[in-house]
Amino acid sequence: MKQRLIYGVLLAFLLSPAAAFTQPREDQEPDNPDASESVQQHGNESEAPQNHEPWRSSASAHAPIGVMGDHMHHKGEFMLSYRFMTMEMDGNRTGENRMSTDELLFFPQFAPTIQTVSGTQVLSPGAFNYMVAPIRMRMSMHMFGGMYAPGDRLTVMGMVPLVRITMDHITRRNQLFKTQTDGVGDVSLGILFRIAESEHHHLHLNLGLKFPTGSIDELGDTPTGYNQQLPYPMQTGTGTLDVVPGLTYTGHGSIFAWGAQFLATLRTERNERDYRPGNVYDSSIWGAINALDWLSFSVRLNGVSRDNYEGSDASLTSTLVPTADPRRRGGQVLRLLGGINLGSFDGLRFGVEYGEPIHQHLNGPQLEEDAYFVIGMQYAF
Ligand SMILES: [Cu+2]
Repeated sequence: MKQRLIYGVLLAFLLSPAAAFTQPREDQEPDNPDASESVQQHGNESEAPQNHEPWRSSASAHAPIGVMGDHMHHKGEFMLSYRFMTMEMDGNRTGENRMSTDELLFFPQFAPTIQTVSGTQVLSPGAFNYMVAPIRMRMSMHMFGGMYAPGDRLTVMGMVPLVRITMDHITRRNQLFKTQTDGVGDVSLGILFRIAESEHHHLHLNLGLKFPTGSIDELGDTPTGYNQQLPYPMQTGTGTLDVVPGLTYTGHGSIFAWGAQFLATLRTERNERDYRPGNVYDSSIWGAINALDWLSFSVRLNGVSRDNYEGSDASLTSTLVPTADPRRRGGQVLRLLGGINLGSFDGLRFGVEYGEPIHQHLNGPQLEEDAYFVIGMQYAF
């Protein structure tokens, strides 16, 4: 019931721009032809394009701050950005159902798929109990980004994440323990290529590469011993070279803006520990309303689908703790997010976004997501 209401409000919000779209407004008219010309000809000079294109300097000209690679720049323009993100996960879930830690530790568990060796021998067909259950996990990330437009149709971008992951666990003997890792995550480099642009609509191609700069060798102290290889979600990197293709559409009327983005993260190889994290498919649709020129509010629906891992890290035991099982990594999450954007103040923007899942389906038992938060700033020059 509650979900249906949320969907309804969101739909109304997303459709309302269509009405606003048709309303003419003076400062939106393609009137200043000399202005747009001068931007094209002297776009890389120091004159501020904001004066000629009021829309581009309004708060909702950029997508909610949690969306990456949503906008392009004029030829010669640079942008630096910083974001701080956190994701909170608390409690376990399998499929759509919650699971208590007692269920994980004291109820029989079964392998997600039964493996056969040369078709005759069945491995791990029986029930087992986990020794350890994860209770909660918090991931926080500092993300530094840069953008530069060598031409009007092409923007290049790069992102460097610094990651910190903490996880709380409980053992079957009622012992609590915590593991923590931090470091540089996987650095990405990409291009945005403009496919089409009209006064109110814009479409570009996203094409990125994610490099295995993060660690897949993070160790920690656990009840099994000191300096043990930590399970998959505790690693700060994937160890794989990833290709990240995608498509981004944005549009705006006089006070509304909206957009949609699809990004796929495709792993090209197994990493040095002989596993390959699952592909990730990320789609967003959003709508924003400019309350003032420099203040906008946004709503976003974000669906993320993650595949299970392939292969496995030989130093992890998948029946010890569910986070060490490569076949319990996949799932789908649908998040509803609200955001505030401030800007632009001479190229400076601020944004904040908060969201919670409204639907989750996990190949569990797996920690469920509870909250997602991003705050960030961007400076274009
Ligand atoms: Cu930018």
